[in-house]
Amino acid sequence: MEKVLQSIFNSILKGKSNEISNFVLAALEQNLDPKMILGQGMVAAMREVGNLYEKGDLFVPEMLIAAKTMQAGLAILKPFLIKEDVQAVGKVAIGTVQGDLHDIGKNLVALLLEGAGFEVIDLGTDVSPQKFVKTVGEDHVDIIALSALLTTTLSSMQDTIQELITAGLRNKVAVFVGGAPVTEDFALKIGADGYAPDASKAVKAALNLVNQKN
Ligand code: B1M
Repeated sequence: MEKVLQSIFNSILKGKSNEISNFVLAALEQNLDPKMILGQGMVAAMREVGNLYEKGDLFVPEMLIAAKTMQAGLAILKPFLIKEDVQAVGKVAIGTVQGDLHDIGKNLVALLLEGAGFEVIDLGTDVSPQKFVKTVGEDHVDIIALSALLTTTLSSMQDTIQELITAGLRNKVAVFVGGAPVTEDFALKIGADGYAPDASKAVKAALNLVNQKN
C-alpha cells in the first residue's frame, strides 16, 4: 500500500482527527485517485475498527472517535468525489432507518448520488417509517434509499415499505436498500425495488430505477 494511504488508515484507526486532513491532502497532491484514497485508506480502516471492536480490542468511544476522524477526512475528499455541472437525473430521499445511528456509509451513498446528478434530501439517522412516508408525500421524490448497519434495525426497512403501502404511496416511489447486513435476498423478501452492496453500486441501482420509471 502507498505510504500515505497507510498513514490515512492509521490516523482513523488511532482516531487522530487532527492529522488526517494533512494526509488526505498529501494523497491528493500525489495524484492518487480519490476513490482509492476512500476505499483503501478510509473504508478499509473503518472495517478494521469493526474487526477490533468485535474481538473486544476496542470499545464504543474509540469507534466513535474513529468515525469522527473518518468524517474529517471525508470533508477534504468530498469535492473530489463530486463531478461539477451534472444534469439533475432524479430526486432521492435517503436516511438511516429507525433505531440506527450509523451514518458514514449513508453519507457516502448520498455524496456519490449527488455527484451523479441526483437531487438528494438527506433525512439523517434514526428515520422513522412515518418520516420517510411524509417525505414521499410532500417532496415527490423518485426514490427512497434506506441504510441500515445493525441486524436489529433491518426490520425498520420492512416497516417503512409497509407504511408506504398503508399510506397508498408504494407505487409512487422506488425503494432501494443497503448497508452491511443487507443482502439481495433480504431486499427481495421485503419487496424493495433495488439493493446495492456499496456506494458506487448504489449510484448504478438508483440510475436503473429512474430509467425504469421513465
Ligand atoms: Co457500530 N456497529 N454500533 N458504531 N459500528 C457496527 C455496524 C458493527 C458491525 C461492529 C462490529 O460488531 N463488528 C456492529 C453491528 C453488529 C450487527 O448488528 N451485525 C455495531 C454495533 C454492535 C454498534 C452498537 C450496538 C454498539 C453498542 O453501543 N454496544 C452501537 C449502535 C448504535 C445505534 O446505531 N443505535 C454502535 C455505535 C457505533 C458508533 C456510534 C460508535 C459508530 C458510528 C458513528 C457514525 O456512523 N457516525 C460506530 C461505528 C463507526 C461502527 C463500525 C466500526 C464502522 C461503520 C462504518 O462507518 N463503516 C462498524 C463495523 C464495520 O462496519 N465493520 C460498526 C464505514 C462505512 C463506509 O461502511 O457503513 O458499511 P458502511 O457503508 C458501506 C456499505 O455498507 C454500503 O455502502 C457504504 C460504502 O460503500 N451502504 C449502502 C451503506 N448504506 C447503504 C445504503 C445503500 C446502499 C449501500 O442504499 C440505500
